[in-house]
Amino acid sequence: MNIAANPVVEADQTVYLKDYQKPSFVVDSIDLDIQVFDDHTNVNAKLVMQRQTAGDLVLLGRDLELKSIRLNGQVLPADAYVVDAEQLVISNAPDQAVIETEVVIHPESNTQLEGLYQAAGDLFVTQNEPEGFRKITYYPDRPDVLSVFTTRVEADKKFPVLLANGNLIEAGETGEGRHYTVWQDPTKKPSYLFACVIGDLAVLKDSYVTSEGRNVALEIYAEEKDIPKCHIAMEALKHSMRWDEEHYGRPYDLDNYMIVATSAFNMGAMENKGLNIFNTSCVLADEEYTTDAAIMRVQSVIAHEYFHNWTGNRITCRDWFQLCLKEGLTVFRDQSFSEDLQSAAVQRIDDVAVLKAHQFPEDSGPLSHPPRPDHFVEINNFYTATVYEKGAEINRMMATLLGKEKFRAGTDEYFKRHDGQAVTVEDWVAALTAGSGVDLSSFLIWYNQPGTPKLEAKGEYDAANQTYTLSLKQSLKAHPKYPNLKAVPIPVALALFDATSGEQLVLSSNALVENGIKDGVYLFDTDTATITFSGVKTQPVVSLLRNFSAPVDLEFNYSDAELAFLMQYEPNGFNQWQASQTLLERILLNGHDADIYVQAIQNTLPALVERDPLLASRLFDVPTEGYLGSRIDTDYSPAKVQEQREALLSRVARELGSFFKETYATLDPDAQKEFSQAMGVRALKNIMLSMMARQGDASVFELAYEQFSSTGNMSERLGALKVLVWNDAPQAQQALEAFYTRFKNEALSMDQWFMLQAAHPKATAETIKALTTHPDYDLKVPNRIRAVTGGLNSNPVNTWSFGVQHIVELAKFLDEKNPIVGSRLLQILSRWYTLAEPQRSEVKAKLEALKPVVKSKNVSETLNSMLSV
Ligand code: B3K
Ligand code: ZN
Repeated sequence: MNIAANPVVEADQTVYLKDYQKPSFVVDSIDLDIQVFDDHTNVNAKLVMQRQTAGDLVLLGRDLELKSIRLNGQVLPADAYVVDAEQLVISNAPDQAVIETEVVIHPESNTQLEGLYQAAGDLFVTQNEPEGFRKITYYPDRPDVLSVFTTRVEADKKFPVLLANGNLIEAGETGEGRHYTVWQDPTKKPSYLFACVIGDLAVLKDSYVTSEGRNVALEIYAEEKDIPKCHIAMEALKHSMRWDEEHYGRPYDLDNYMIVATSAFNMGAMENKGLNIFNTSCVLADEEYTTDAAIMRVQSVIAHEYFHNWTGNRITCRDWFQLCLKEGLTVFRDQSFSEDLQSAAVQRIDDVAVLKAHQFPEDSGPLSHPPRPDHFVEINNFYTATVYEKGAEINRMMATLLGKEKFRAGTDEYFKRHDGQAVTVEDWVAALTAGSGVDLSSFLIWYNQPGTPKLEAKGEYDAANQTYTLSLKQSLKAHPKYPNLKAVPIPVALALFDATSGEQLVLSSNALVENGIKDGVYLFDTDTATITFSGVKTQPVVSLLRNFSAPVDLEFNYSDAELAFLMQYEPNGFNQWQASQTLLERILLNGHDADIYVQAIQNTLPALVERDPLLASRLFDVPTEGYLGSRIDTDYSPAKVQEQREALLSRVARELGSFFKETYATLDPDAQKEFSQAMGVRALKNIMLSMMARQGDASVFELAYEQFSSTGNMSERLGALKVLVWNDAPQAQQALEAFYTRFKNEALSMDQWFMLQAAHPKATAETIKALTTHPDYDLKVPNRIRAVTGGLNSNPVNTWSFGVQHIVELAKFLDEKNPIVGSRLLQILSRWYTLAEPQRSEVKAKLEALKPVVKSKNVSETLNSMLSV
């Protein structure tokens, strides 16, 4: 692959990490006054600034109508400053400068959902990370400028709720049917954490007493009808608050914590200080309206945003190159929280599945970048799987290596050193090192390099000498923008098993010490290494990279029989799943025989279904067509992959046919005590229903229709609807209509209805057209757009044929209206160059044709990178 210089995005638009400079002025305090009217909003700001280094006074601002500007009380003459589309610069400013500005903005016509925008008729919200605040007022809008915010919000009384960060210090009326509130946030914060909300919302209230005895008022704001769907989020919030005290010693620091739900939001949620704003999809949870997966996601996103209060807000990023400092650490924390909430093994399965399905392909294609990139054009393009998920894996590797106590000593040191500061990845690793007493500096290499390291391993047993030798080799694909790639430290968790009994072999401490293995983990940090175990009496089976101890692509010379062995005998569910996925990849991509797999499934699953339904539901996972496609670098034929996968599924359906049929009838989610196990039973029911449908037994449609209509649970209802619709069952249309009638006023349920139809295996361009011209399709609501593209994208055969046109048209439309979402959607096509001809050239031509048309930095940067292969 040749990633050439970028021809369209001009060099001067690229920002480099090496050019970082401290801001010349800091802001001690800001007083903001935001007055919302139907057709405009006035924003008045008073900034008390102080010089800290030589240089101009720079205020960033975009799409602002400047009405007046004063410096230290005097109107600033026009020749005393220079203003353009991005900034306002005052040269020769005095060391103490009080700047007062008046600007007009238009949230009512802001379709980009960044800055202050009207999210619905009766709701205005903000989204300021990373660079939205400059669309509200002139300000040094960068994360290393921390200030005390006092905010006055004024609007018509038809908006009874007026919120901003911090404590409410005043409220009153201004006449003419208008009212106001004043909020003061005692903690210094960067502007990207500023938020305000103006709307007509109902509220769910609760409270929490911290370990320090602080009584915190908890409030979740949503539409009146959705308040009953906020209880799971509220419980998750209290749980997160306790968890952070117990696991990291971090209590909450304000007297209130507010969450506001909106249906118009570009991503999942935002951690604004004390006033989180959430996509409804990440806060509303109710088994009647949302799926089990959505309920789990709500709990993890609530935790994620709450954990940001310490990792992100109290300690923030010096610049946006350091994004993974807060995101990688916070994802690692929310994953650990979710592991405690449900089964640790299943949570790890789900997290690794996401990593491999999204981050691995990203890191092997034209959008590959290090977790901490060293340049970008548009920072919004870097809220990626690499920054978030690979960032989390780096922290997990360090935590694995340190063990619980030392990792905690390291994080304690981090909070002690840097509370109230804007810091870098180096600061984080240095604090962990100092606190734990273990030098972790080599992990910085992980932050600075792109690409998934390949880990090649070979095992050899020498029966005569009773030794087992493991040779390891690591390598990285060259990247033109990041030369000088180095070997990274790879913690390899491993265990040896007796091939006959299935028992784990106990290795003497001598053998462990000689090989540098601690707590079952070997740190491999050179290009190659060999480790030899002695006293191994019989040929062992090795389990490598247990719990996915490092984000690497492992190639090990397992036999298929050894993988089947691990599927059955590994005591850890994650490792069982990992073995089955490796075996399946060989069957589906390399033509290995499926007999061994089918046998292993038959041996393992019936007992597991009884013992641990949730884990059992994951052990039925067969890698998706999308994932399998991402493992193919040239001459990729989506249809061939589909054919292979379908053949395997049909075989499993046939060979386990009677098991599925009998078990389906006995599965009862209501008999489970734990939510997570009930969720497992529901997942199993749906798997079995679709397996039965594969056998062509028409009576299954009656069972499905019965499940569809008799349940009050969305996962069961959707699982059954999917079987009916995807198989074009006689009851399909009736079921779709019944679903629509029942849920038409429930946006999140309707998103599922759109998605399920877009994902129909036999969908056509007409299907997509019918969905996108449906009266309930709405281009202003990213969730609805993503419902259709997400459904489409779950089927690569469709995506790469008629789907390309839909995605390209959307990218073009969103380039102007909502470039953040447009750029993200376009990335669905980033692996176009792997396709077999003629598809490859056809898709390429469509992408090329888009190039002269798009204008936003977001979409252009993505498109240029995509076409640079
Ligand atoms: N920090 C926000 C992401 C903001 C994305 C801006 N395009 C959500 C989160 O990671 O918690
Ligand atoms: Zn985050």
